[in-house]
Amino acid sequence: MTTPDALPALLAALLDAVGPAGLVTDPDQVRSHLTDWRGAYSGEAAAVVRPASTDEVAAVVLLCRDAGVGVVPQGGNTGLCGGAVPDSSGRQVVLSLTRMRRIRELDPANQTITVEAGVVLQSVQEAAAAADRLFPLSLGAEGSCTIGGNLATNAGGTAVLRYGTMRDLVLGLEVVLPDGRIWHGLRGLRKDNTGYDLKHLFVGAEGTLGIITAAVLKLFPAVRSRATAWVALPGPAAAVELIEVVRALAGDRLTGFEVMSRQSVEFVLAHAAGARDPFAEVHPWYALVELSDTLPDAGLGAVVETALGEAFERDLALDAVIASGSAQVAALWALREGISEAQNREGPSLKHDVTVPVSRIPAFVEQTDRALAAAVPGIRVVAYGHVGDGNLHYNLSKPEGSDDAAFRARADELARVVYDSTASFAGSISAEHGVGVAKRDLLTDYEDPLELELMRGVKALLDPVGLMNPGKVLPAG
Ligand code: FAD
Ligand code: 2HG
Ligand code: ZN
Repeated sequence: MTTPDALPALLAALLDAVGPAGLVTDPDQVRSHLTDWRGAYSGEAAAVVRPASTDEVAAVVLLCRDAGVGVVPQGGNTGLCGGAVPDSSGRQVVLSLTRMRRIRELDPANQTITVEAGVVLQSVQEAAAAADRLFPLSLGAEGSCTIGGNLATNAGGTAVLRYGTMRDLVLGLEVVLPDGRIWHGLRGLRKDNTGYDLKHLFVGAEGTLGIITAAVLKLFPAVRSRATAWVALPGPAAAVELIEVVRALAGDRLTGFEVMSRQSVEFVLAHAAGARDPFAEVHPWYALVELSDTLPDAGLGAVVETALGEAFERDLALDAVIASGSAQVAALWALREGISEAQNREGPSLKHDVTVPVSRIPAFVEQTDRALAAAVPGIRVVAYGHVGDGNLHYNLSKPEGSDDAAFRARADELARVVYDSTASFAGSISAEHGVGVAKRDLLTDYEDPLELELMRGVKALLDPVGLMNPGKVLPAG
């Protein structure tokens, strides 16, 4: 790695390569690149660069390689595992993609859009809508996260049930490799069996194998009708049965099935301006069910009513409301999307983004709740998420009135409780947020050793010097 003396020369060369507009020097702006969205991870950087083209990205990577300086790719910096934040050495360069925000092409007949990595997710959704198409990835941070970050974390969100994760939505990539070469893999093909499918190496790699500079993404027909229901449930077992009831009637038109515990909703009601409980009575769990169709008058309301009728008959639902009008739809989604932010207002939020097979969610919740209550009486479990995908955000808040620092000090111990329970149900300790630094060392215990060995082999092949996002994803070893 580099000596401190190499840094001034590197900075001068970077300035030459990206120009003054590409080098961030304003201290406030620099700071925003050094700490994550939650304020849970921070570091220092030798420089923050914002190249405006793929060639500039390649030039920055080459200069950093020659100087032996690690490169930390960053998009919207909304990641939840500390992957986009530099370490504390002050000798890494943050490479922000936020100036690479061109939509290069929209091909309606091929149903594809080609965008640069720094394009904000919401802008892609809007560009697709303007062409009467749908780009389905949808998540709470969509106003600021970027396509590069979505790909690098293989983001999921609230429409995975119908459209899949980011991995399912990408057809081609352009990537700057750790040695500065550019891989021009921007193919818009739905069939291409010419050997290994290399793009999938970079999806979910969290910037450890190269820098994604552009992507070809799939588009879908625009949605012309929706039905959205908020359903009160006795517990997670009813949620799992309700999915089956709705799916049997709606098939592929079931687009979203989000579930949240009362505690999760209570935080939103307490902290989000204008949030209102749809029911007069308190219930233990809730589901947000969404159907959508490309037909303007698809009769989705009737499908939901039939599903809810069956749910009441089978005691799966305690109460329900079907949204009438877009304002009510937005209000129901705000109750769901507001949980992450609302929980932050209650002190430390210990996050565990896990998946287990959908059928095992009820037993997982029961077992883990019990173990945590024994470890920390009064602990508040904020369990919610994409239960249609088997994905729970099984987050923890301290007992009311207790000390933040004392709770934070037990984070590792409580994570073990949650992850041991996850493992006992053959689950994954990272469903959709990735590994970053947050879960890096846990992979030693929870990842198959052969899989880890293969991952290290891929890393060594593509990035033998270890310049790409050093210290992220792979545990030392
Ligand atoms: P960043 O945070 O900037 O980076 C994330 C990782 O990708 C880092 O390791 C970084 O080095 C790497 N990276 C970034 N850009 C590139 C690139 N161009 N090339 C190579 N590597 C790169 N995630 C979900 O999956 N589902 C959700 O429902 C969801 N909801 C969220 C809600 C909120 C309120 C927040 C704050 C986050 C949420 N997330 C969710 C987390 C999610 O990972 C991010 O929002 C998003 O996918 C990250 O995009 P970003 O541009 O902010 O990436
Ligand atoms: C969500 O589904 C996000 O709301 C964020 O993935 C989850 O903050 C979290 O733990
Ligand atoms: Zn999520």
